[in-house]
Amino acid sequence: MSRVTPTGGADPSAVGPDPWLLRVRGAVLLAACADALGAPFEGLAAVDVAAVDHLLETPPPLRWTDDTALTLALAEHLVRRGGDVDQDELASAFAAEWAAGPDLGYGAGVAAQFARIVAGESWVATSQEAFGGTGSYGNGAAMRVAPVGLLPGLPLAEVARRARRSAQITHAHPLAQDGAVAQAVAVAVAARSRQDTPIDTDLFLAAVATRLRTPQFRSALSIVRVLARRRATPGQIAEAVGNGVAAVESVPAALAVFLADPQRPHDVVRSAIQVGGDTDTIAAMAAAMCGARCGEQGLPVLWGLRLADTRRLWQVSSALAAVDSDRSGGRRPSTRTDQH
Ligand code: AR6
Ligand code: MG
Repeated sequence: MSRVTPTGGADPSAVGPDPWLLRVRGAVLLAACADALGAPFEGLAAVDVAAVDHLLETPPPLRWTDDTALTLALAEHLVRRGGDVDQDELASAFAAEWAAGPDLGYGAGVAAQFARIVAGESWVATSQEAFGGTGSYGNGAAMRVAPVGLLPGLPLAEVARRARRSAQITHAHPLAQDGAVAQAVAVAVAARSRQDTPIDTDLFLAAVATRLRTPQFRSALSIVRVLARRRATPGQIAEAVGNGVAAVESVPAALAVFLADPQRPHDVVRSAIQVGGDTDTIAAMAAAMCGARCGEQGLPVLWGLRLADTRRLWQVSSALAAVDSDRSGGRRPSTRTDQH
């Protein structure tokens, strides 16, 4: 809010950035940094901590991968549609994003789906037919979903509904869809959390769990609750919930890393990479939660300077923070709402 000067005019120097915009930028930029920082370690069972620290502190540019590319595609879609998810249009947007840069590290199954969509097939068929008809249980729907949780003032039930609709396009398996719902709701709750108050882990996880459909995902969250309370190490987290590309492993792993130390973006990213396995995606998801809580102010300065291809990230953050969610079933923006 602008201050009024003694002469009655608005003091432009007193106009601060919109607090919700800072949360959106924090989530989008930190997740892109984490995606890039985690990528060199993807697939390693054991991550060398010294190598992680070296990469975190040295100057080379941070080049993001498919996680961020599809996050941008989804964010731009939400902006175009006033916060809504139009599944046909979003399927085309995802496939076009893949076609523009197919070498960014996409999962094999989802890449095959995008190729079929580009060739004119319906996402309804390609999604359901993946992996012999079981549908993908990968974390690809969760890794791109943060923008749904960053729509201003959207009720959490609506965040969950739109997250699931965005997932269905490529991930027909219920565990992948629960992964996307969990990630989007976690980002939304983190973005609404008061920065001067510690996160209540039980309330936070209850807000997520209540929107899930599978008992398997809910029981993974009950393990996260124990891990977060114990402030578990990355190794303990990998041991307890897994670190693989399956959404039911990597999303709980990201939640456990974030909840163990939600105030420190640098340490959250460092720990997430140390979990091993799907490092770029676990780091990007934990970073989206942490950036949504800590805001742009929490972004390590060196990482911000190293981050490559930032133009779309900045543009879409501003546009996303300005979406009028009222028009698509939301309410007015606020950063000071309850945690659930
Ligand atoms: N049966 C067997 N394996 C499966 C199944 C299934 N039903 N579903 C998934 N997989 P995909 P994503 C395995 O291709 O979810 C990038 O590296 C299978 O090995 O649907 O978008 C990102 O950084 C398959 O190749 O793509 C993320 O780490 C893999 O899970 C990740 O890929 C990924 O599923 C996102 O992958
Ligand atoms: Mg990955």
